[in-house]
Order: sequence, then C-alpha cells, then structure tokens
Amino acid sequence: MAAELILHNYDFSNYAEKARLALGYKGLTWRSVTIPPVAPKPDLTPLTGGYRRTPVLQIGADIYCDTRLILRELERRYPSPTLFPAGYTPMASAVTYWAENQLFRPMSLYVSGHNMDVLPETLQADRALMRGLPPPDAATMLRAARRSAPAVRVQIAAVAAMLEDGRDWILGPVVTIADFAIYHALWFITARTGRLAHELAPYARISAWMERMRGFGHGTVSPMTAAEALAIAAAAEPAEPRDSAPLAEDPLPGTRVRIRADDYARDPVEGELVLIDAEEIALRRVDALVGETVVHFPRLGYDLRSV
Ligand SMILES: N[C@@H](CCC(=O)N[C@@H](CS)C(=O)NCC(=O)O)C(=O)O
Repeated sequence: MAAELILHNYDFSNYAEKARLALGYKGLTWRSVTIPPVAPKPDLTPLTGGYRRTPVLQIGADIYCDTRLILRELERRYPSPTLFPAGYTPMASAVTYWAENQLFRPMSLYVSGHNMDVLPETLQADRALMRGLPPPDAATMLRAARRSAPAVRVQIAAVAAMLEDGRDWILGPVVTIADFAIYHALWFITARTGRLAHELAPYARISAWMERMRGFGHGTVSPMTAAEALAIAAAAEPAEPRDSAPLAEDPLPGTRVRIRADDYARDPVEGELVLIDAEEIALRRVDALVGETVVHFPRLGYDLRSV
C-alpha cells in the first residue's frame, strides 16, 4: 500500500490552505495532523530537524517543507490534473514569487492588525521573534496595519486587472500554481472574520475566480494524531533519492550540510546531502525519536552551506 499523505497544518494558515486546495484539486485522500501555530512544535521538529513553518507534508519518512515543493511533489506522484501545464510554469513561478513575497506581507500585517482579538494571544510575539524583531504592542500592530493598507489595496486592484479580460485563471485558459499562490493571500483577508471583506467587494471577477478556486475543495481528509504520524515516520524508511544534478558550485551528495530559509523562520536543518538538482535539495538525518528521515526543500528561497 502506498504511504499516506500526511499534512501537518492548522486551520487559519494561508499557506496550509494553498496545500489543502492543491490536494483537493488533485482529488486526493489525505490525513491531517493539527500542529501548534506558534513555536515550539515538539511533534513536528523531530520530523523536519528544526524547520517550523506551516505546512509540512509527510509521506512515510520523507518530509517535504515549503508549499512550493509540496505542490511539485504532489505533481510528481499524482500528475493529473496538472498544476504545472507545459509552457506555463516559468511565468507561474514568477507570479508566485510576487504573490508570496510582495502581495502577502502587507496583507498579513493589515489583516492581523484588524483581527488581534480573534488570533491566539501568543501569535504576534512568536511571529516577531521568528523575524528577529521585538514583540509588538497593540498600537504598533495598528500602525503597521494602517501603513500596509495602501499596498494591499493597489495590489488587489492589480489582481483584478489580471482577470479583467474575462479569463478563467490567472495565466489564462489553464490552472497553474499562480492561481493557488494569489488565492491563499486573498483567502487570508476573510479567513478569521469578515471585517475586511469590503476590500474584495468591488471586484466581481476576483470573487468569481475565488469561487472557482474554492470549488476544488480539500479532497478527502481525515484527522491523524501527531503521535501516529511520528510512529509512521519511525516505522518507515525514506525513499531512495533520485539522481542529483549539482551545478559547479554546489556541494556534492554525501557532504554534511546546513540549510535554512533565506527570508524568515531561519531555523537551520543539518544533515547529509542526498539530492540536489534545479528544483530541490534533500538532506538525510537521523533523529533520536523517529530515526532516519529525508527532509526535502525547494532550491530557491533556501540557503545551503557545507558544515
Ligand atoms: N515559503 C513557505 C512559507 C510558509 C509560511 O510562512 N507559513 C506560515 C503560516 S501560514 C508560518 O509558517 N508561520 C509560522 C508558523 O506557522 O510557525 C511556504 O510556501 O510553505
């Protein structure tokens, strides 16, 4: 029997929503482990070796970090329907970078400032620490929300302009990863409360497109406990990594390396490099609790060094 797809996630995580919707788009059956929205995550980090962001996909003893790689791995295992239609992926990746780096950050500050009362109390201090900043008080959060509102508004208008010609999807006739990347940022606006729904209200084409996206659903999901997920990793062997295609400057497979996000939540993961190619970097590690795992990252957006 093929190992189950296990998504470690929590309900109001927008990046988790991106992964849940991709699982739905592909009509997959999966298990959901609820993880804490703030550090520490003692049932997650034995699997990842230190990576704490949300979501993480586990398949046996293979652990996939970052939604950009999670969507690729789903595509590799379940190619149809495709998230990477031929000819569209380079442009879709560029749009994804914009959506997740320039569109989402002001969105997050704006939404958080207006939803402080419904978010976990420890969330803001955790997120500040994750970025190396002092914990913000309520007044600071409100100022950040106000400063961010214009960037939210002009970028929502930019999304509306992308859809203006009546196309069904962001890049035209086909669904791509760009749809998922923009969708989860906009989903976040009303994920917790409807207080900021007025930002989207003027844009009928955005609403219709979001409705089409929501229509993919989340697939067939059933809960799993963290203990069960850890036991599955402990009992499984990681899959044999495919052949590497290192570039001239890359460390070679077999090298002891350290990898961490190049933007925020820069907790390092250390292990033996077992796969490196244009899209992916994977490390084998041995954990006291779960034994051998292979932890997979996208190449871009992560900083890799020999140790
Ligand atoms: N590039 C990452 C970003 C993931 C991310 O930032 N997720 C947020 C939650 S939506 C996060 O990890 N926040 C801190 C946490 O959950 O511990 C991805 O695509 O998966």
